[in-house]
Amino acid sequence: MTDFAAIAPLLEGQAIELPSWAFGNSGTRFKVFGTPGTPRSVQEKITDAATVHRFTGLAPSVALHIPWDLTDDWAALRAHAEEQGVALGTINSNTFQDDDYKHGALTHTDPKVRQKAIDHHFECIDVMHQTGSRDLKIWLAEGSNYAGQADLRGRQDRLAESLATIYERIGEEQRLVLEYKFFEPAFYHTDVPDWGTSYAQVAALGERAVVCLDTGHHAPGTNIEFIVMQLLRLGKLGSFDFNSRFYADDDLIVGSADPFQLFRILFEVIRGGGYGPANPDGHSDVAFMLDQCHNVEEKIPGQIRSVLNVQEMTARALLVDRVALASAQEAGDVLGAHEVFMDAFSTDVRADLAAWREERGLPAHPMRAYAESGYQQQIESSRVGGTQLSWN
Ligand code: AOS
Ligand code: ZN
Ligand code: ZN
Repeated sequence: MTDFAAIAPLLEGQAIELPSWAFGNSGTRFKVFGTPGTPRSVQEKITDAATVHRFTGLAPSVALHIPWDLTDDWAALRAHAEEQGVALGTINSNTFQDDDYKHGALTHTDPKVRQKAIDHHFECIDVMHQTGSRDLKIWLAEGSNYAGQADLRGRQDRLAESLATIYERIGEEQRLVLEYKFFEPAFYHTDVPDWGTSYAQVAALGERAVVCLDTGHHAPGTNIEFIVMQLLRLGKLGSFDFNSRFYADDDLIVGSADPFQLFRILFEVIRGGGYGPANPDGHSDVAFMLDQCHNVEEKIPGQIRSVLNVQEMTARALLVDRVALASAQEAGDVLGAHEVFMDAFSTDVRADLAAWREERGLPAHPMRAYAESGYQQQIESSRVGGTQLSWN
């Protein structure tokens, strides 16, 4: 098997973008719990995100959500982020919290509503020019609840038209990233329910339109790594929203429910050239992001745990002896190939990763170092007054 020393340099430069909303309060439709120390402003969310980066070296950027993270001074917010050692990242649009969108936004039958939703995306693109963001990520809550309620074909056609109008506005260095999700909030049909629909829509737009794969957005039992392989093969995997799920779109800590699935996904990312640090030029267009909420656990440790989980499974996936694997596969050695794969998955890399971090001036054990740092106590005692932000 490949040894850790051989793959250690490939861990250099790994970047996982954090979602600003992970630092706000969140919950289910039953209850949103408040947590001491929760940010009361976008600035405080960014300060917390930068703390995750300081302890792990893995999270150099923060994704923002419009309008949740709106500010009237983007230059100041950008400067604040840079001062803290992070960059502003992906801009997420929002067409799911406005009464006008009850029956659709980009797919709505009323051209005025469609235009309003398109204008919102234009506003997001304007923001991206000020924040220096590359990606506009679009997740649509559009669909219907009852058979016959909507003209499925008409909605798909209007979606294509709206997306084309938005795409025309995307800058040369920017990308439109279309996320899919199999259900929720609509239950009978969703307008972008699967990778095939997202692929069909972005393929019609052009090169700078790509797919976002949220790991929680598939039916149970779906072979997600196959989708990863296919999108990479087609050159259309733009980004990941990483999280874990037991049942639906649970948004739990990535790698917690099924670390083996995360390993399998990361193996296909590496195999397909989607992992930048493993490429000859150190570059890949696949963005790693988290899309998570921490409802009952502490938020900053929740994010630290998450990026460490991604790093740990990346290391294990890099350990797969691909030469031995290919020869076992070609020889039709079913169990031999499986063993090569499982050997890497079963390797405990925690001590090696701790040493790797120390060599780079990072805490060997980021979770422990955070707990001992006093940061949590400091935000709990200083962030009094004001209104804690909720994920929405
Ligand atoms: C919704 O289910 C999607 O996962 C979105 O990516 C995301 O959670 C939402 O847009 C928050 O920004
Ligand atoms: Zn998502
Ligand atoms: Zn989701």
